[in-house]
Amino acid sequence: MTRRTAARRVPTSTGTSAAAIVVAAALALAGCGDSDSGSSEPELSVGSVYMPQPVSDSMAAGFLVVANAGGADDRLSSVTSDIAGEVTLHTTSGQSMTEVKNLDVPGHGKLVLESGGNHLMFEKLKRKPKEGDKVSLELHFTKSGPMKVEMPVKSPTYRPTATTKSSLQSSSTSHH
Ligand SMILES: [Cu+2]
Repeated sequence: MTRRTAARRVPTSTGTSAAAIVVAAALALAGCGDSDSGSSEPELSVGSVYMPQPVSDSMAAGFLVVANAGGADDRLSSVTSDIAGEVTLHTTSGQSMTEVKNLDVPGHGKLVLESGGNHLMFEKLKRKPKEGDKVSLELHFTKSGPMKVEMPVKSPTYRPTATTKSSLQSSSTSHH
């Protein structure tokens, strides 16, 4: 009678610690799989592309977002277009624009060209783009190959609602 009660207690305690070890091993495996993703090359894609119909006959601004899903940084180094004698890269600080030689596209990040910020400047226009037109351009990068982009011409007051505004709204309405 006394032997049976003693024998029962031992398997109960070892059973509990074995279960804890199995859970810990499963967590370690899940963490391992995650660190395998991520490339050492830039992987670029372009979105939110538009040009507000320009007021000027000689210049137009253009906007787009270059996303980089890869692990390596890249740089937008030049842009060409059939409608412009020259396309330059501009940054904006306050009211003034500055021409820059290139713009960074960070790995696992994005380069955002948007109204009031960084933008493309189409200069020496060969024809004036009108709402509904599409402007062809080619983006050149330091590492990635050139990308052809069709830029739709929108109304002069057009603002995209998709990317920037929705993220601003969600952060202002969430309470912590
Ligand atoms: Cu500018």
